[in-house]
Amino acid sequence: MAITITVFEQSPDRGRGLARDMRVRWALEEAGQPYDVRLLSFDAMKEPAHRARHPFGQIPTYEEGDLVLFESGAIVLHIAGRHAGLMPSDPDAQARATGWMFAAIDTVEPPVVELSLARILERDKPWYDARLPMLEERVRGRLDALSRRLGDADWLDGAFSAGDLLMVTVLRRAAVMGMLGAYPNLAAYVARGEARPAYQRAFADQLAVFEGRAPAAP
Ligand code: GTB
Repeated sequence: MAITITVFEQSPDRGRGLARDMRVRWALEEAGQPYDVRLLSFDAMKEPAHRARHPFGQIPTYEEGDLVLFESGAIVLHIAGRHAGLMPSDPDAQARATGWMFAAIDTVEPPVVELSLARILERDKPWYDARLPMLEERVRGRLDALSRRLGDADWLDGAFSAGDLLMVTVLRRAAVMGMLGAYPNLAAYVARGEARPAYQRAFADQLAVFEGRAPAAP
């Protein structure tokens, strides 16, 4: 069954692979599944045709036959459940990998996104200088704990899993804000993720979209 995902026509990250379609692309590459992309402008995302796929008018979405999904975590979980390469076979290890997926999205990502948005949208606000250290401290709190848990392991729980995939995409957003400098093991963890051939293919494909070199689905 053909797979189509939606992505930014012109990503505000200028091809740095920071938008959430990157995790879906990477998961599909790890799973060896070909896919098409539908490019959307910010206006098109809010049109009824796209809101039928995504109630909040965002990217990414995932279509496969009659199945339409939104929420990047749910999409990666779906891919990991259907194809080899993203989940361990042992049921307990699977449950732990799913736990790391939620940790990435629900525990680590929120403070990272909050800091990122404040840096972009609140610079001219009177509260910015007072709020920034608090937001940075919240991110550091999560990174401290994650760094301690990862230690000198390659991945969070044995072999690479969808939990690592999501965590690396979240940490990349912290990295571009200069937040990983004090955590060499997290920086090395991100580099290990980025070195994976599947990641490289996903990154090249999203960059090709930004540079106007990629074919798109209608
Ligand atoms: N919880 C949802 C998910 O995980 O799928 C969140 C989806 C989401 O935030 N989508 C964003 C979007 O569609 C794109 S990824 N925004 C448009 C809108 O809401 O109108 C967030 C994002 C955007 C840009 C950068 N960047 O430029 O660095 C990074 C991340």
